[in-house]
Amino acid sequence: MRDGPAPGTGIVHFGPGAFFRAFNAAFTHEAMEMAGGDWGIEAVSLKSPTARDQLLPQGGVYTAVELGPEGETHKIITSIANVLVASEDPSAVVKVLTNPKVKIVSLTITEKGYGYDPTTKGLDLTHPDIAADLADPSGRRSAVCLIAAALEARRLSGTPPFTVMSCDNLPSNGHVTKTVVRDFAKHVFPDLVDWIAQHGAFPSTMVDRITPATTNEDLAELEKAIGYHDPAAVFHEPFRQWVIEDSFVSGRPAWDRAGAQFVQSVDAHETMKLRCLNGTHSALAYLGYLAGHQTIAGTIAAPGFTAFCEYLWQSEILPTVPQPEGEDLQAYTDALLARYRNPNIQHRTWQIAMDGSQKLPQRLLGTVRDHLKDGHLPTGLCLVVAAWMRYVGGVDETGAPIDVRDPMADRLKQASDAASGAVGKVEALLSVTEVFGRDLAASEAFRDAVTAAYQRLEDQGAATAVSDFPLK
Ligand code: CS2
Repeated sequence: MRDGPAPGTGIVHFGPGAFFRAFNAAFTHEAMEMAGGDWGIEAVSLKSPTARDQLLPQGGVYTAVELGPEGETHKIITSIANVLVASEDPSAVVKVLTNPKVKIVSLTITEKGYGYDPTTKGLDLTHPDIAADLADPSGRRSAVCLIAAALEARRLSGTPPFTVMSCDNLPSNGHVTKTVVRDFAKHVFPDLVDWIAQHGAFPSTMVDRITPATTNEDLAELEKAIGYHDPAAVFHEPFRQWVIEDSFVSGRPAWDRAGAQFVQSVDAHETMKLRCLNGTHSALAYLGYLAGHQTIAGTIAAPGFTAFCEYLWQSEILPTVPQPEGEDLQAYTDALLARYRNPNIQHRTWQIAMDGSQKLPQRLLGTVRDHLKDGHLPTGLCLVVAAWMRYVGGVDETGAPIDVRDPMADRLKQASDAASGAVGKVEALLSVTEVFGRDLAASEAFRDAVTAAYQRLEDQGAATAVSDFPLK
């Protein structure tokens, strides 16, 4: 429980999950500690009441546990002032969003939450929540609709807009957010389109802190250490990095005092992080899961996996990554390896494997495209794509079912089941254009390399495919 009153609201945040609590809320807590300001956070869960039910009985206060390789430290975070559940009362959310004191609306709603179609580079009108909101905007199921409705109410009442700040692992996440809000407004609030263009701000950000889903064992261990049960506690690694495009309409917390970097453009940092970290995270997740490993630390310790990961960085990923200002890319990947090895972070391969259809394009396929354009074949990444294809087939190497969580899971499984043999299955999955576009399906060299890798996974299994991978 908190000692004094909750901070005055300045931020509304969509997606009150573990990452937000370990990252945004912690940065904001420290910024207010150091520089003051009314930047209390009203967190909004779109559907699930879990975060609200965990946080509100303890006044929004919770423990953030930092798990270093040598031990843990605890910090009490007090920046969350309230938690709302949009599905229970969407009007209450719009009411909070129209409060002139709200200066920033931030989001961690995962890749699939935006309803962005990378192929058309616009709003995906077939996304279930977006389609429902377009048919009946009063239902307000999506963050996009809630934000657009609130911006429209602010426009009509002469209130300045809030800054909309995405903190999800998408390239140009600010631009993506602006695009989906604008496209939604075109259909429902046409007068809002110009207002957003003139007055809105949608800064892009790069966010980074490994935060595995909290388990009951984590909570039980913590209870032993602190003497009470904190169901809202989060567990994270020591490292964190936040790079933010400095474009805010009505101010922001002193996040820089807590270590955030404000820059003119985050593109280079974003590419570095998405391709180097998230790209190899997904690689280790699919290959590691198939090889029978539960965690990233377990996977990276298995024979051949460190060498394969280093090969991906040196030979396939880094050659495509532009140099971000102030970064030493070699030191960056060295540090990543140490982060993956942190024995106290139990980051499950299954968790990272989730939502692959939404993750592959920005994590792996952009890198693949860059190589194909230059006439190279990135065989390591082709093995990773093949591992994803094996994974979404839904059966592991022992014949047991895989619990594939992905908005496209059914379609992917059907495509895989309807085809036979490596050639057929790879072709069927490559024709899912939402993931591969038309260009990758049309590349014979890519298709042949993924097919050969898929066949190797079938014949030898993932452990051998990795340990015998020809490192050039
Ligand atoms: C992970 C990320 O679950 C995943 O897909 O790759 O959540 C990763 O841990 C974070 O982006 C690290 O900042």
